[in-house]
Amino acid sequence: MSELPAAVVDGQAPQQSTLIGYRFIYTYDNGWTYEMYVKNATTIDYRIHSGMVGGRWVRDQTVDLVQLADGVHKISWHEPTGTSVVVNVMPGQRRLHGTIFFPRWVADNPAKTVLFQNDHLDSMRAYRDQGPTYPVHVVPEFATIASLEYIGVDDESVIDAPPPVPVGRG
Ligand code: FER
Repeated sequence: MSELPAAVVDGQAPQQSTLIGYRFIYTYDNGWTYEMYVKNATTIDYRIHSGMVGGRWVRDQTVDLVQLADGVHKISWHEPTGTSVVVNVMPGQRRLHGTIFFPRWVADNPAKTVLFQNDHLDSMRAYRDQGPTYPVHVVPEFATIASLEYIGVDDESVIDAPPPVPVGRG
């Protein structure tokens, strides 16, 4: 007889992701450095330290977070800018893979999104609706996690300021 996981056999809800409450800083293989705090089961805060939209930061972005298997997590969301992101996180291996889908207007004018987005939600939605959307700029990259720390849920002090200016750009 084939072996199925107990959760499937019994029809139980999938296990809640063990990534909840963690903050991690990671650098994509293209050199872009990001910081993410998984504030709770449905919310992230993040800061972009460097890269195409370095300086951008966001609080209370709603996401879908699932644990695909032991030590493998998947976070998917859609931004008010029209950008979509899927990040697969393997904390035990200090690696992740992210795919970012930038609408054309962001790819052409990334600086327009470099701000504290929460204070500019209406203008981000207006830019999104104005477009253009296509061709979408797809960026699939692996990243190495440089730091990983457990903080706990719903801590508003983790991401409460802009990202630090990268050395060499000060
Ligand atoms: C990430 C990749 C992209 C991430 C956030 C984004 C927090 C956001 C991109 C954008 O809206 O410009 O790994 O992690």
